[in-house]
Amino acid sequence: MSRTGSAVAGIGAAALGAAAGQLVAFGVNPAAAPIVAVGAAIVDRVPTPLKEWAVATLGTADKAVLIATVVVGVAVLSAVAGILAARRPAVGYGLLAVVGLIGVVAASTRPASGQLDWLPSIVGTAVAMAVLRLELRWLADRPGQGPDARAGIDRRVLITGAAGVVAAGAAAALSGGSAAPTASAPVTIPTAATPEPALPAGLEATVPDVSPLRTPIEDFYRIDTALVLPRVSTDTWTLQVDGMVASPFTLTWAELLAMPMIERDITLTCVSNPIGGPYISSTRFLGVRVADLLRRAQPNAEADQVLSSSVDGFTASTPLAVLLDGRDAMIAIAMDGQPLTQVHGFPARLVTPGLYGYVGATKWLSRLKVSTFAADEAYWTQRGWSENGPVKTATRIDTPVERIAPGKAVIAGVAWATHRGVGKVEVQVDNGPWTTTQLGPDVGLDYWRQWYLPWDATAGPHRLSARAYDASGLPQIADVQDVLPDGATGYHVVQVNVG
Ligand SMILES: Nc1nc2c(c(=O)[nH]1)N[C@H]1C(S)=C(S)[C@@H](COP(=O)(O)O)O[C@H]1N2
Ligand SMILES: [Mo]
Repeated sequence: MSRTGSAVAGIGAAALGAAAGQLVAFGVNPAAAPIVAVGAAIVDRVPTPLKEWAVATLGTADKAVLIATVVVGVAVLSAVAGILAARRPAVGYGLLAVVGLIGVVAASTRPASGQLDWLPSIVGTAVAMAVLRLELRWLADRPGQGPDARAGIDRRVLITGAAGVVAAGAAAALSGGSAAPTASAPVTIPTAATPEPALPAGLEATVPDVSPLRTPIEDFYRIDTALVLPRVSTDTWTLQVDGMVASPFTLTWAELLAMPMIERDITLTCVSNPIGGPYISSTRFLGVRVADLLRRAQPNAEADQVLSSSVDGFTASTPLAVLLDGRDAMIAIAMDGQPLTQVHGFPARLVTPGLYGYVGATKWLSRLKVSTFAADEAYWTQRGWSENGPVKTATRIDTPVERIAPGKAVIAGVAWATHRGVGKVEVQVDNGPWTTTQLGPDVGLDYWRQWYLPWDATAGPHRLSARAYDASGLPQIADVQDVLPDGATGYHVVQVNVG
């Protein structure tokens, strides 16, 4: 029996096992599929600096890279298990069982693990072990003749391996496709009690390449820990409002829709957004004021935070005072006139203007627990991020980037000082004077502001820097600081080659 043969046998067995686990997971919980569960457990456990590095270098591809890494890891371990099993069965099968056990532990220790989340990995492990046993028999049976035998790879083992890979791929594809939001009837969006005026025309009409005033939903940045998107039906969705309150209650979808709706133009950004980075977007949200819900529940005087939870176990801690200070934090059900998309938290999410997403924007929202910072730590606070996360004043140069022709050009971008409002944006070319830019339309304190500055670009390399001020005249922080623990600071600087 060749090593190659038994290695292929190990990989094929594991692939069929993973496929079987994935199929069982359809019935149990899509997030409990073995590979996904291991990936998710890694997301929960990797040290924050490593995660930061992954977000910075891989961006939104980090999820695909993580899953690919898990797949390669499982393939290598199961190949080794196949080789060992051919000689010392106890060790080989033992290793395969350990790989399966990792899936079991990963699936059952996630923050929102269900009662049966261990099942897919157990079934997958059993299938993998049975398949490996069969394959090793085939290999042992070979009398050692013919071209296959010389190569040491039994055709049945090769076919099993190929079938395993195809089955695992198909099961994974199915799980991706099955993740659409569900409801017995199409979700229709109510209108706001006092509709906002139409958004003014943005600078994008006249300044090419500046970020549009409103981000198209398909371009809206996405950040979350979910490897499998939570699938929530409005038929069964509820929002529990409880904790340190006089009158806890639970709302159904119909009850939420019956409440007065507000619409607000809000810029959402991530604490992990590096200076000049892409994790910021702006749109019009529609929903119910959190303050209305809190007033109904009547928080105790000692409470100082609201711990919001998602159906997948993510938590965020929002200062109670912020939710009650009149800034219109809301339980959003629509963005840009459409029901929330699944990636942005269908059917309902929290949005808190002025705070980074990790402290005020829980997606797939299921619970608001009135609590204290001392009693409950949120997901990212447990991982070294700041307890509170007000958005820092900052600006991004959208254009030009890298290379332009000499002559008349426009430097343009967006600035934000969420919930304080943008007062002014200045640009500096090389070591020249700081020049005040023209601001685009004002859409309120909680929304970003476009800006531009005409520039006569001369041939050669140039350094463009930009800095924003909030409406009270405070400039953004100049010192360069990375995103951990409470958001990056420093001016956005771009190098442009004119010529
Ligand atoms: N359930 C859940 N909600 C979440 C997160 C998450 O990981 N899980 N991430 C938060 C973070 S860090 C940010 S920046 C925003 C991003 O929202 P978006 O993906 O709609 O842009 O969602 C927040 N809400
Ligand atoms: Mo974030």
